[in-house]
Formats: sequence, structure tokens, C-alpha cells
Amino acid sequence: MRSHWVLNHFNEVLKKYNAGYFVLIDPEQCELGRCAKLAGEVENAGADAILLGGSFLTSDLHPIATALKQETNLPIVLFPGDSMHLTPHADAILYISLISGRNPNYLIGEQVKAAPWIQRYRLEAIPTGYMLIEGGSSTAVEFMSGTIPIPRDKPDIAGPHALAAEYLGMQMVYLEAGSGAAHPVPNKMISTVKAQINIPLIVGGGIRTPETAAKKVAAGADFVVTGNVLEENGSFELMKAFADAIHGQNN
Ligand code: 1GP
Repeated sequence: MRSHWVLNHFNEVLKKYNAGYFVLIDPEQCELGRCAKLAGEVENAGADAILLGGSFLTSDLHPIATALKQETNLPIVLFPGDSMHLTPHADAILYISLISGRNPNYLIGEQVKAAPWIQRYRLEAIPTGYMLIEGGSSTAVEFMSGTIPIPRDKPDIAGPHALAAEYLGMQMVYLEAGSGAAHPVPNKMISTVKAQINIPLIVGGGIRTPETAAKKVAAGADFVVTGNVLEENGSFELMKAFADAIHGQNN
């Protein structure tokens, strides 16, 4: 029997708060000691999980996942760019299929290569429909995947993609503007997608202030992801402000 404790944890977070807060740690952006310290601090500030990964990695994930586990009790969830981005020292993996694109390698190819290793490493796989949304600047995921994002003014195209993810049995949908995007996913696109699905909606890319994060929650995001902003300004006050803004009045 496979464990679903991380997905269960996400559902518990949604019962407790308006929305949950994921912090992305990209091993290319911070050295090991600082990444580990960040993980401990964001747990104290109220984050609900750590995403670990990026579109293009040259770092070894084993030591960093081990170091993160020593600093935090939050689930460490792999956020892979491809099938090489795996480690047994994480708890789970967003088993993402890039459903906004039409590149078979990122729809199913990398997933097949990763599957035996996910089994061997006993990682909880969380099937996730991953949708790249135009964010006003060219992003690493766009380049690496060789796919074009959904235009930001076309929520009516995004909605059926998300619905297809749910019908395919995926457990979450991730609307991604890309790390460091000039503009985050528009509120209208979030609300249109949210109205069409019953599975949790993750929104990330280019979110730089707690106020913006709160707007994404108001539009319908169930989980908000921040990455770059804490690597640029890792103050505890900012982490706490994000967690409070995303959790809402029930915090
Ligand atoms: C990227 O959604 C995440 O995959 C986070 O993006 O680094 O822009 O916060 P940022």
C-alpha cells in the first residue's frame, strides 16, 4: 500500500487555512548551508512544504535534500525539470506532466524514465498537471521544454487544459508563469481555471509581494509558490508576511 501522507498533509492545510504556502528552493540559486537554513526559517514562519528543484540542475540533489531534512520537518517535495532530478532523501515528488505543451517527452517520456526510480526510492508521487502561462519574459522552463506557454489573456484555453488534467486523474494543477517571470499568472486566468476543477490549484512564478500572493488566493489559488523573492530577501519578516497573507484570516 503506497503512502499518501504528503497529499493528505496538503488536504489538511486546506481544511485549516484559506490556502497553503509552498517555498521553492532551487539548488542552483543558493549554496547548501544557506538552502538548509532557509528551510528551517520558512517552517518557523509558517510555510506548509518545501519544493526542491528547478528546470536545469547541475547540483547533486542527495546532499541538499539530506541537509534540508535535518533543518525542517516540513515535507520535502521534488519539483523536477526532468527524470534525472530525483533523490531518495525527499518525501514526495510533484509527478508533473507539462500539459500546456505538445512535447511528448515532457508529457510522458521523462515520466516513464523516472517511474522505476520513484518506486525504488519510495517517493510519494503526486500526479500534477503543469501548465506554463505566458509571464511577460522568456523563462527557463519554456526554453528547456521547447514548448510555448498559454497566452496570458486566454483563460478560456487554460480552463479545458486543467479540466483534462482532472479527468485524467491528476491530483493537482499547477499554473506556472516561470521562475522570475515579469508578471505572475493573471487573476482572471486563476479564477477561470478554478471554476472548472475540483482538484487543488497551485499558482507560482513572479510573485514578489505578500499583497500579490493574497490576490492570487482571492482569485482561487489553493497553494501559492514563491522562489526567487526569498533568495533575494530572505528576511524572517517577509517569510512570515507571505505565510500570513496566504493563510488568510484563519491563521
Ligand atoms: C517557479 O513558481 C515557481 O517554478 C516560483 O517562481 O521564483 O518567480 O517565485 P519565482
